[in-house]
Amino acid sequence: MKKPLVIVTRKLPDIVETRMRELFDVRLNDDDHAMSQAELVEAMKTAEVLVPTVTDRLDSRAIVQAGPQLKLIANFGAGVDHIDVETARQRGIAVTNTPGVLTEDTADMTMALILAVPRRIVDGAAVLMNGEFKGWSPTWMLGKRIWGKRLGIIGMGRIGQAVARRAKAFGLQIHYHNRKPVPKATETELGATYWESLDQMLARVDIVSVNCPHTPATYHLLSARRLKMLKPTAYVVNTARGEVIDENALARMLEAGELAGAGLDVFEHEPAVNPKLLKLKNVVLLPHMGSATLESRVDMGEKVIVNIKTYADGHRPPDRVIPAML
Ligand code: 8YV
Repeated sequence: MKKPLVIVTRKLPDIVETRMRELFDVRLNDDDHAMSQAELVEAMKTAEVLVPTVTDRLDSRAIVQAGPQLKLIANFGAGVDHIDVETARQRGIAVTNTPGVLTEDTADMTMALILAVPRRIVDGAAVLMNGEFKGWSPTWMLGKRIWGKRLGIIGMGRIGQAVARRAKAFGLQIHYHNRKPVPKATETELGATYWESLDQMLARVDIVSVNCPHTPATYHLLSARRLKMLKPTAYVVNTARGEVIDENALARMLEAGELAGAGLDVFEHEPAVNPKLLKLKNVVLLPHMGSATLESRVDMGEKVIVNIKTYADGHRPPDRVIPAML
């Protein structure tokens, strides 16, 4: 059987690339440069399977230029907001993603930010590294207690639930907003309270964690109007997608002291970060590291391989994304 021509847009872990070489006719990106739109279009005119990442913008303008040989976009990553899945569907191109395998690592990073901002972990580390530690004092470097506070999770899918499980162990009370409530047994296990109204939940929580995908329905879900509903003592954490929050409004409110702080792993215009955020003291900012463990990235690669192999064998790939799901 002829091996499919697979073009991978970024460097993947060695073990994943080795396996891909064995199974497919694969073109890898050895220098790991982010591909230009022209390079992406060229790849879509050549490959039978394209393996993109979050750094590739596969909008309708790009996808309509794909050649008829392109049959599968096997995304390396769970989020597919950088791919116009509907245009792909119209052109008979299947899209798959890699759900599940990065859940725990992303939830760990979320929990790390939930702790880091109120407890001033990065602030404190910087004092030490800058040689500014002059000795302990009872009123110095005070942060805010986590235990007993209310956490509001937006998006109670796999990652949201994994965050809730961790947060519960830290003594946080779990509140959540989701399109639908999770099953009763899950609510009971997590001691979680469902809020159909996001507005009502926001007014009552101390920390908000964004864990929903970015879709047309969630773009700027935390708008300026909604951010104003939060208490001025509240913290905002986002490990999902920057676009879910109006980043300008958030930066303005943090600067004005209308919110206590933010822990952000994702940004609206990555890799650009709002310069206002970079000047703030009450933020911890990370460069999209939620799933950045070797284990996650290898497992993501394996999922990509299974999706391609299943397609190549003439079956329906397991992680097919259909526009109705978004
Ligand atoms: C990945 C992510 O780093 O899977 C996702 O949706 O945001 C990250 O975990 C990235 O998407 C890889 O393409």
